[in-house]
Amino acid sequence: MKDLKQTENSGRLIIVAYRLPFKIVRENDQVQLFQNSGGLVSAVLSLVNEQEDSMFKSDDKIQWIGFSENTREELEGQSLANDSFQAHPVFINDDVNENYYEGFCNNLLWPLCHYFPSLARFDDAYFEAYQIANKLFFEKLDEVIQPGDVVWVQDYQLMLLPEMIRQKYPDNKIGFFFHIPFPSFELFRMLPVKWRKALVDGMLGADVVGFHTNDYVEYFLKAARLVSGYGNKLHYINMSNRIVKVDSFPISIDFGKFNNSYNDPEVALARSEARESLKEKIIFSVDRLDYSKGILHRLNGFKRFLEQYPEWHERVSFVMVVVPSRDTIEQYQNMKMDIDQTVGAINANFGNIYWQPIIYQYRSMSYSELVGMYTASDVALITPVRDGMNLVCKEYVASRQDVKGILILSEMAGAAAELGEALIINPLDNQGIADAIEEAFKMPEKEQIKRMTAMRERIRDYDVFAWTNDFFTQMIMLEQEHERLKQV
Ligand code: ADQ
Repeated sequence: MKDLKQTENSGRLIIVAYRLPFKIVRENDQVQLFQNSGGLVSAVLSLVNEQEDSMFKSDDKIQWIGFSENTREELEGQSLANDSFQAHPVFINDDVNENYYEGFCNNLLWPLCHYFPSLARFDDAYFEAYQIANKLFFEKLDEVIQPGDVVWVQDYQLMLLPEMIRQKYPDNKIGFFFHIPFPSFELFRMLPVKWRKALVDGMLGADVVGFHTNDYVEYFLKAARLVSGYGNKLHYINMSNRIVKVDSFPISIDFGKFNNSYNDPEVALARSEARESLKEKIIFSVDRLDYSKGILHRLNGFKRFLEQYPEWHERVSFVMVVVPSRDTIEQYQNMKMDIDQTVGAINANFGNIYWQPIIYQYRSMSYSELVGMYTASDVALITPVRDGMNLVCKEYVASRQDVKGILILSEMAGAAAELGEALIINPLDNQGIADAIEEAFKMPEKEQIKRMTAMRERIRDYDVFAWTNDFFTQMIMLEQEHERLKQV
């Protein structure tokens, strides 16, 4: 991979994503901005730094276009910038946003891309709102963009946007990254022809279209061929007047941050408190409330473990944290009730007054609590039935400066393609989960260290900064690389 720093760019970086990079809190007619600590925010910050040869000039703030939860009136006259970002809020009225975000994005694209077609709802009003909302993002970008600016569009909420930008701004560099699984064609073709064509053509407005894994790339290339008639050669699609590169860029995390947190006093305290108050073996899981995360499957696997391996009774604590998400939607409320009931039944049937097998929390965690639990636990149990990547497993591995702990990981997570040293399970196989837990509990320390070392090296080498660098390098070097391949 060529280093991005050898390339030049005179323009600014514009990110377009559904969410802004900070939370806007209004108090007494003033706004306060609380910057998100998520991966994307720190990743893009690494592209703008003090060094002379960095790709974007550090005196230019990163321009960030995203949906505003506040109304236009509430933000009138307020400065929406901090040292790094200048935010440009997009205002979408409630009716449109309901059909766009709740509807097309979360009631259709999300279940379809996560292989839950029976949950997908098809509604013309959804698609209409999706088009309107993408156009609103475009109109905001239209006010902001300048010649030479590089635009990076994020995720399934904005699949139509790259083409809208390309039509008016043929010379700007545009990247698109898709954070969830791109489904196999048999799933994708469930979308009406007009919609699927609009989505594929929309994404192909970009110079580089990125996914987490090679499988998603292959599925997209097939869709591009069957839906819009574009073939490809070595992942390059030749459009009439330009080329598009479709490739995999497995998103990662800030390895250094998690690795270096091991000895933070707050993390160390959280770790020792967990170890003191919990049983001999600790299993940990954390995820947003979502049917794709396989929370009920995980509980069933753990139940099977308790049934089959009674020698571990009173010696294991399973700490399961579920972060509230989309809980205004009925489906999610029902799922929450099922989880509550299943946890209650397992604890009632197997526990006693001295031992509660599952410690279940429905809340968010602070960073030090999270890393405290990552580093206190013997096993991280990660069982999505589908997940674009899954960052929790990478965070777990990066946090283990002590090179111990065992990762049990679903083969349905994008991350499984990179983390082959985990105990890989099928989340639908209760017995497989039960056996993996038993295997983990018995695994000799030497074996744990061997597996953990290999996974840590891989994540250290390809952290979130390498991910960003890789994506932008491919975008900037696109034409040269294409020319070079033609000569080979
Ligand atoms: P998500 O579905 O949100 O992301 P994931 O990749 O696991 O899933 O990221 C979750 C993030 O939230 C992690 O950074 C984790 O630390 C944090 N988190 C989880 N539970 C928390 C809690 N209780 N308190 C605080 N923080 C918590 C989508 C896709 C994924 C893809 C990412 C990035 O669905 O497949 O990996 O985008 O592309």
